[in-house]
Amino acid sequence: MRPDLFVAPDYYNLDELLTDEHKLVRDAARKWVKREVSPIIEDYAQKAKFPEQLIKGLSEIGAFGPYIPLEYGGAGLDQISYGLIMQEIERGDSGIRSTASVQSSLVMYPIWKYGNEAQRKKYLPKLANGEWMGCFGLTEPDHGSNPSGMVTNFKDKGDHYLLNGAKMWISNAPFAQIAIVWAKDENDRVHGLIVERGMAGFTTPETHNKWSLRASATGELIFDNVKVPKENILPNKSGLGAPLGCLDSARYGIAWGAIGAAMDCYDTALRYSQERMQFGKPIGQFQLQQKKLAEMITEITKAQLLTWRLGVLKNDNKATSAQISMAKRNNVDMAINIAREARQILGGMGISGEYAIMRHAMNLESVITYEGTHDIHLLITGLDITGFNAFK
Ligand code: TGC
Ligand code: FAD
Repeated sequence: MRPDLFVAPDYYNLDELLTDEHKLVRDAARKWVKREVSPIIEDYAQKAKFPEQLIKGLSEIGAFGPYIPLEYGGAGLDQISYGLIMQEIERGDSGIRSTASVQSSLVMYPIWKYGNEAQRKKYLPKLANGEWMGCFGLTEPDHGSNPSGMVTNFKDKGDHYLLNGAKMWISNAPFAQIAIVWAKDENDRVHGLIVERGMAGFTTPETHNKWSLRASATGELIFDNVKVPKENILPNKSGLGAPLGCLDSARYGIAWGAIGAAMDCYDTALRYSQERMQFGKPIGQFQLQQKKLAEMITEITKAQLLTWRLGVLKNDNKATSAQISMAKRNNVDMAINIAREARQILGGMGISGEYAIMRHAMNLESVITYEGTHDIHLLITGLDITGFNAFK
């Protein structure tokens, strides 16, 4: 892959809305991505391998639990800093951002919010420093958009729970030390269980042949009569709202992350259009290419404003789930469209691993599906504005 020459677009001077701390955190993540991610990521994506050596650096830039309090090993930052970290990581690769999203919002968040003090103290510091990695099991082979139909279940056996079932499409599963597993009790109530690698009957086969998120490890979680100690249940929230509450936090991070992927594609295409000569002119002089670039920067700027405002609402605990859905849906769609247009500006070079664009485009095909598909988020907005539920 070519040297990373990224210059972040900021057409509406949005830096003026950020605090010094936001900029410090963002710039540290940006430098780290340039130094550690860009030089190696294409190779790992081509090999379909997760670069485990990045775990330590991710922890050092605060990507594991950015908003988790310092006393539990988190970075103690606000929601805008969290978003900016996700933006910078996804500027490098959506798969690496996935690893960080899962660790922070789908593993640390439920332990912090729904766990007891003993669980927080046992798990959070090790997850924050990357000593332990986690994964989040909600999706099942027959229940993706509709997690309420899940069949994974556990029975109370007196001194332990007995867990059976299977989850699929689980990010980080092949190497995670712990899994936050959503399963139904004997009354059909959903609970979160902390399942640890090494528990008898628990396996995590890797999912191969992905054309998307190739630098992120994905797998299944299989539970065959797994004895889970009773102290491993998350005691402070049950029902489907518990996993969906974690998704709110992860979807918020993805809304920021998608901007990063879009900025990288735009920046690459802009530079290419100024350098690539055809018919004796830089292709950026042709109106058709300018239309693409002008529309890209317009969409990126709109997404930046939407997301910054969402961050302000989230800092005040006022962001609704439906507002988060709108931002996730809009920004991922924006990014995937920009990736496709940017690829065209590069002509044949657009499909080459010399540039990041095709990798971003392929990654975003997962991002538009996971954490609630493009359709599901539209239906969430539809329900919110009309009051009519069109899911069922
Ligand atoms: P519904 O009846 O609407 O709700 C059940 C309960 O949940 C509450 N709730 C929420 N709570 C917090 N945040 C949200 N976003 C919430 N949405 C709903 C709701 O108030 C209710 O609470 P209560 O107390 O009344 O019981 O549930 P439903 O079965 O009708 O489903 C609604 C629907 C379709 C929107 C929901 O199931 C959904 O979002 N489906 C999409 C599934 C999804 O996003 N899966 C993601 C799996 S994890 C993943 O993809 C990780 S990828 C990570 C990476 O690599 O980065
Ligand atoms: P389905 O739910 O079968 O949907 C198929 C199609 O039907 C979609 O277009 C959908 O929009 C549409 N559809 C479904 N219901 C409706 C409806 N009511 N109205 C209109 N259209 C509808 N899950 C986890 O739990 N943890 C993870 O870490 C995780 N990581 C992932 C990583 C990757 C790379 C991928 C690809 C997925 C991951 N997922 C994870 C799973 C992801 O959340 C699901 O793929 C997603 O929620 C969609 O579920 P599904 O694939 O079963 O599609």
